[in-house]
Amino acid sequence: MKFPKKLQGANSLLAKSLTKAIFEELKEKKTTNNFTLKKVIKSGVKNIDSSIGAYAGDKETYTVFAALFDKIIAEYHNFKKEDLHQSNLNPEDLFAPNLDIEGKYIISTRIRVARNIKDVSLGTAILKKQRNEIENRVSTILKSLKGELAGKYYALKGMRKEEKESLISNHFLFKSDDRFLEAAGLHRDWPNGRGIFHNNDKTFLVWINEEDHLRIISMQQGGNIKEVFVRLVHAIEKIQQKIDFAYDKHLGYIATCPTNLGTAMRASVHIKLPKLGENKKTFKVIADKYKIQIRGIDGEHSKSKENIYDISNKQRLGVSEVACVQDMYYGVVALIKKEKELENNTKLTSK
Ligand code: ADP
Ligand code: DAR
Repeated sequence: MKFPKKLQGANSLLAKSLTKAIFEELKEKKTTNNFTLKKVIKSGVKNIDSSIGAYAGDKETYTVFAALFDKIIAEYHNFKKEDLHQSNLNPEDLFAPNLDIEGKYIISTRIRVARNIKDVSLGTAILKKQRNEIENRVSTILKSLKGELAGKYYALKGMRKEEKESLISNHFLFKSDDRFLEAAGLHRDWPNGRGIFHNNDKTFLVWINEEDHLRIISMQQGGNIKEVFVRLVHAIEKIQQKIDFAYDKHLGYIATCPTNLGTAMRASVHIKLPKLGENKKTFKVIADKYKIQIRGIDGEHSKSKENIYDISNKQRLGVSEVACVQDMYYGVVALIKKEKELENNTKLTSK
């Protein structure tokens, strides 16, 4: 394997972290599952515009290739090698009164966690048979859920094109065309073994075998962030009674992408911010101050539409689940405050 010259000049955390020395140290290493450095960096080399660029094949990847991943993790999560991850899924510890009762700004709220089954290869390295076993086992467990969590499983294989497109356009189902995931080997045997479980109201959903083995999701219209968090915690508690998830006292819940380690939680709102949309510099200053990420509204790498933005916590490791949601909440409070100030300025200048 030769040093990937394509990375020179790229801005990804992979490009910034993979020095020639680290490359020489790691180039012959592999995990018990034969996950090599070449597989770790494949997506980031093929997609030079990656923000991160590296994926794991199993929990062991984070140890075998620690020289690289420790740098990426420290940069993304501000989390050092000696730090320990702490979890807190107690909704009582969350301060999040509804901050947009009249619904002027927040359109919808979604909180998700990634989970991977203990001792099973991650999606980048999993065998077709293993992936199908996950689909069968997890969908069976989900179909046994009762009450608000009761629902149905819909395999991607055989799903009508119209139904799939409707679920995607309504923000319920994952897309099938993510070039970063494809290059990482996460689309192998697509669509076999992939699917979505959701309750009747589509407020509780589980993606099976997209980027991680499971994405457990709670979502609803409006800004009642606490209600969404309570539902997610309830669902996690029910599911983890039946499944052992891959976990590490330092890295927290193990994920395919290092950005999703720790809590593996992304708490987001879709929010209308037209004035901040016209003041991008101010928008970014507030986002950076509150450690929040701005995305488009049709999933990662998409664009904002009609001044609607996906606002979410950025840090997922070294903070608890309550802190992730609290980060997002305080960021949204600050954004709405600034949006109102800009609205008032416009009124004053137009008089
Ligand atoms: P994740 O990695 O959390 O799954 P993505 O950015 O890929 O995030 O989004 C996945 C899907 O969830 C997309 O269809 C996106 O539009 C939808 N989504 C994310 N946040 C919200 C939200 N607050 N309200 C409604 N849909 C959302
Ligand atoms: N776009 C890829 C992934 C970054 C983090 N998002 C995930 N894991 N879905 C990149 O490396 O930029």
